[in-house]
Amino acid sequence: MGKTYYITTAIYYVNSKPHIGSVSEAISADVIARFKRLTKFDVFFSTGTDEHSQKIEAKAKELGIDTQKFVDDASATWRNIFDRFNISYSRFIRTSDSDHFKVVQEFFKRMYEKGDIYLGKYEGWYCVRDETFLKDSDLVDGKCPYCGGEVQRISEDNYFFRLSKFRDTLLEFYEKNPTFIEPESRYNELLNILKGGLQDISVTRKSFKFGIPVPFDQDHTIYVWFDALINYVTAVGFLENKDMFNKFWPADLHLIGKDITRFHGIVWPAMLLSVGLPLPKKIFAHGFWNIEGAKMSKSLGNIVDPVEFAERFSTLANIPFDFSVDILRYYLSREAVFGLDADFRIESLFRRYNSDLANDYGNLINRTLNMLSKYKNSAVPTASSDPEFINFVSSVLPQFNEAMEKYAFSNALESVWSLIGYLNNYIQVKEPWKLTKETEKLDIVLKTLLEGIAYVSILLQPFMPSVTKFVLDKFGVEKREIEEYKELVHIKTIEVFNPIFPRLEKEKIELVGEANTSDSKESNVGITKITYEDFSKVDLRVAKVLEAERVKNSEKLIKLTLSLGSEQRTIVAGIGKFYSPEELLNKKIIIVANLEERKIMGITSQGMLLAASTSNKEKLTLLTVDTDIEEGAKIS
Ligand code: ME8
Repeated sequence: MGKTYYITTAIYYVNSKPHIGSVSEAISADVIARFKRLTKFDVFFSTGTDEHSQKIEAKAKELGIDTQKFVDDASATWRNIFDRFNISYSRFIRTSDSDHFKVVQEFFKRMYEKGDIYLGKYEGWYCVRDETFLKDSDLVDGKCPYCGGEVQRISEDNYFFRLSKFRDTLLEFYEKNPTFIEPESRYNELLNILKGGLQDISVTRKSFKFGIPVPFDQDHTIYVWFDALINYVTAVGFLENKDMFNKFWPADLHLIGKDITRFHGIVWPAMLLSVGLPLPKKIFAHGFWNIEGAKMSKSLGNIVDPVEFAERFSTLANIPFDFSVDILRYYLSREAVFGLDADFRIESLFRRYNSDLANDYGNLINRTLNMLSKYKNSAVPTASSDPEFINFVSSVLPQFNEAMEKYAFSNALESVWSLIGYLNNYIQVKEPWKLTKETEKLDIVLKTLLEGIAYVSILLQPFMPSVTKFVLDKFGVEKREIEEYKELVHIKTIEVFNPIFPRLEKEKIELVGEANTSDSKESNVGITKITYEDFSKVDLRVAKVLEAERVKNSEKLIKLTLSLGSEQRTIVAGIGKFYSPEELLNKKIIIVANLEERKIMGITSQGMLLAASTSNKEKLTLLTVDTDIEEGAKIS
């Protein structure tokens, strides 16, 4: 049997929309999954949504939506966003999936039969936001010690899991396996908890129905964390697909955030010990992303919406959406020391974009292809690459691989940039423009640069799957596994193409920055309510399209000249993929007339038009008026 690798992310509560922090976890797992595939592992990568929590039921009630419908829609939103971020999962599991229902009940039954689950009485507190049971001594000023939120007093008959029974076995396991939990600080934290002793935990709720019932006692619903952790075995076919389960279990890596290590490092292994399944090989707890120095929190309203951000970036830089997704993927991987907290800053993202991507990698490609066009009419030389470069590659590859194995993404990228730096410097040193009369030398230099770009792009695939696919396709590279250097570019010609990363000016940086913080106080999948007063601040008007033309160098943007009756306005709108300028002429559309002006591609846009689009952004339609009405008419 070949090498297998099973990696999981946490599963996400669907009461909130994905934000940069949660998406960053899926991106990191995706980077690892892609790296493993490229180094010849048979990979199973699971991610998904956690749907049976009290807070989700409460959210659906608050919005007046049937709970099942709410979770169906919200889970689809998560999945769609992961798809748009090119998360290459093998399974997107939902805790409402029917196979999961059976597995959870079976786990519960087996643990009960082992005597590890018993009926008792729970007296204590419950934090709905964290879905956590708390003792009196846990509370800080009467609030949840983790999130600082309100707690509820609970007094109910519950089933308990005999967690205390597994303390000694776990302690011994921890002592024998010091890298079971990483980073080390998290391992030490959990080791100390184990040393301090474990208490049995409540694993059912009586006053709450949206979840999986206890198989032999329907009055009780299984606790959301007990249900959620089991997703890791359901995903690879426990009960339903023995072969797949045996192939992939135990998991090689549970990638999670630092806030949920206790559940993964203590409760989950104890559950597995109870049913007699092997423990996962490793749990890695990454740090948290903060935004511009502030803790990312739903109530602070500073949650970067990753899709909105990537869309805005793609419009302003005039690059495909998938490329701007890659830029975010690169930034998140490059900027954090994986395992520690990191700060998402617009300024630093642009610095990285302009210097690492536009200047170093992008420019290397532009310069090389321009020289190839100028000196060789775009024909790829048949010469072999410079042996010095090949030697350098063989010293960098082990560094790259080692960093990837340790999830030290930033270091891995640094080693790729040492190759890019080498190649840029190689141009300076070899001065190909002086070699036009020495064909042999010139051919070696050009071939080395082309091969170098191909090799660097291969290494970058886990981080930037779309950009590297584009480059490798253009370069006709067929073998894309990560391995020792071998000749990669076999095609005859490579034409110059537009810069993949055009440099961005400061003015645009500020515009994208506006997308940094979400305006809404809460980032809900449902609808956030605003007051009547809030709505009345928006001046919506009917406007007639007098002129329409495409903005130069942009596929998406159209410049519109509009009549509002008494005045004319210019608006730049990202509708070029859905409408031609001719179709827009004389249409009566709806615009927000009192929006601050902003510059887009050098044009001052004086408002925004309204349009409806599907969540995957594949369809868009403009809002117009039902019957004819004069231009400038106010909408209320
Ligand atoms: O805890 N930066 O779900 P969740 C980085 N359903 N990672 C972050 C983050 C941030 N700012 N905020 C959240 C749950 N995360 C449970 C998990 S697993 C069996 C059940 C991470 O939606 C967080 O640490 O609250 C966790 O790993 C993941 O997002 C899901 O968090």
